[in-house]
Amino acid sequence: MTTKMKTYGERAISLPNKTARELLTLMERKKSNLAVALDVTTKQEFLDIADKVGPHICCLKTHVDILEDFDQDLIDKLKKLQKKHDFIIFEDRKFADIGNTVKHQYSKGIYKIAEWADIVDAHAIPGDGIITGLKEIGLPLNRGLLLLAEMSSKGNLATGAYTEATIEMAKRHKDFVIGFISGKKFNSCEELIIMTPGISLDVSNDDLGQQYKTPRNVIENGSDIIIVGRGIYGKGKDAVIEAQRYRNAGWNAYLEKLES
Ligand code: BMP
Repeated sequence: MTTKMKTYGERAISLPNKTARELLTLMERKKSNLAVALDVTTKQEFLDIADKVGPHICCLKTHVDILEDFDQDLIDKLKKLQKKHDFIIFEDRKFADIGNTVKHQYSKGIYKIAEWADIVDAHAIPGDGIITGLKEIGLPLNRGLLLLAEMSSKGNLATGAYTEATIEMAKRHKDFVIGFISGKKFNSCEELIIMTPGISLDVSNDDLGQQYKTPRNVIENGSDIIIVGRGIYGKGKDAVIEAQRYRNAGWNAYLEKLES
């Protein structure tokens, strides 16, 4: 007998981390497993696109350090858009240092990431201390962490034994680690959330090593959330039309997987 795959909402119930529960519940409520990677370099463009794609996404992924005119006003306006459209904010900071350093990078400096980002991510390379350090700041605020178990770029080293060790590290911190950046689900921790970048319906790569798969490819492999950047707001694209197209592609692939 095969057991039926759980819905996002069903999975939410048993999770220890509040942000993970909120994210999965929001996905079910909004019928979206689309995250937009908003990699633009001006505040105006950032806020314009966030407002346009907001109704269609479960998560807005940011790289705030690429904004040329970052200021507190941007964060205030981003939080207003979050309330208006109902999405989770994921700052793709990719922390990669010792625990003591990442603690400061997470909470201090210009960006004060911990104050506004529901989710951040980290490389596993420094060992458990990176999680312990981030957790000291993030857990009291009910934040969540993703570990980079795999990457989408050509020739990346996050494979094999490194990926396996990353999974084991996540399992030791289930109160704070809510999932992975990876292209597929891992058998030994099916409850953790898989977010997958490197998604396009139109092209298979860019000029700098990015490799793309389709929403269906990755959702068939157990991904929960597709992360789409330039496919939505790239040159000549209408962000609203593309967000709807990727939202439908991601959600239909999920519904098909549920039925299979
Ligand atoms: P795009 O869809 O435009 O290629 O953007 C992909 C986004 O996902 C970028 O923000 C990038 O930083 C991020 N990303 C990725 O492409 N591959 C990874 O392995 C991890 C990432 O965070």
